[in-house]
Amino acid sequence: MRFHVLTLFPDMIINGMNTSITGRAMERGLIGLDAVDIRDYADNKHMRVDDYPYGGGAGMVMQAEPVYRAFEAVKTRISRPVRVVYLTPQGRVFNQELAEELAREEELVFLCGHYEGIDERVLEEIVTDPVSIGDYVLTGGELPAMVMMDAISRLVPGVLNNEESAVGESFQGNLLEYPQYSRPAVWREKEVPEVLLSGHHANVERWRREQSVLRTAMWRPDLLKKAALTPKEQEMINMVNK
Ligand code: 6GU
Repeated sequence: MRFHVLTLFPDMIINGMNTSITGRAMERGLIGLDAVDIRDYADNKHMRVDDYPYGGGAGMVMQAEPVYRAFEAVKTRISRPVRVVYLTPQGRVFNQELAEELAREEELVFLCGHYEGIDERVLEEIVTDPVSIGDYVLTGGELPAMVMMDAISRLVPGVLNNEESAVGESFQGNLLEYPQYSRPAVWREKEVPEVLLSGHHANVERWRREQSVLRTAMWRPDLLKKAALTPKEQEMINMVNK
């Protein structure tokens, strides 16, 4: 997977991605990162890339031409048509399903806006996927781009090792993950659930599944509507909800 990020803050992207699991994946060549400074494509000697909004109003707007030129430069490094994700609160809300879909691409372009946004005309020309990471407003698209690249990277084969493996976790099957415990068996008088110490694998699996269903019912009832529950599990939820 190779990520191309169009941004006014390339250092923020590089520093963020060089850390931890994504950093290790880049060292190992499983993930590539091409952070492109939009300011390098300014069309004036002052290197300005923003201007006042037509029609008035607060803030500045990123101009179309530098963004377009930066994208044209990126395109010369990509052989095929590529999906261009524009990070914006107006986009479709990012979720695990979209992460899985995007993880199947070989290359992705992320366009990060700042200020009050980017001139609509260049967005119409280059953006294929406007995406938001949730219903709140951030100062720019860099953190959302990193959130998306993190979620996508860990789905790329080889990025996670066995211990970190991406199977059976939250949002697999639209259920939250079951609770985890490690040593000691008693911590400040709080005991680890007995079934986990029993060594009875089938009972452990049963208990974990039940915990997943209960937690999802408690904290994310919206997800539960999309989860495939057995009739027994559905009955358990009905009991809890009474
Ligand atoms: Cl993608 N961008 C900005 N600026 N704010 C956001 C967002 C994106 N997603 C949620 N809030």
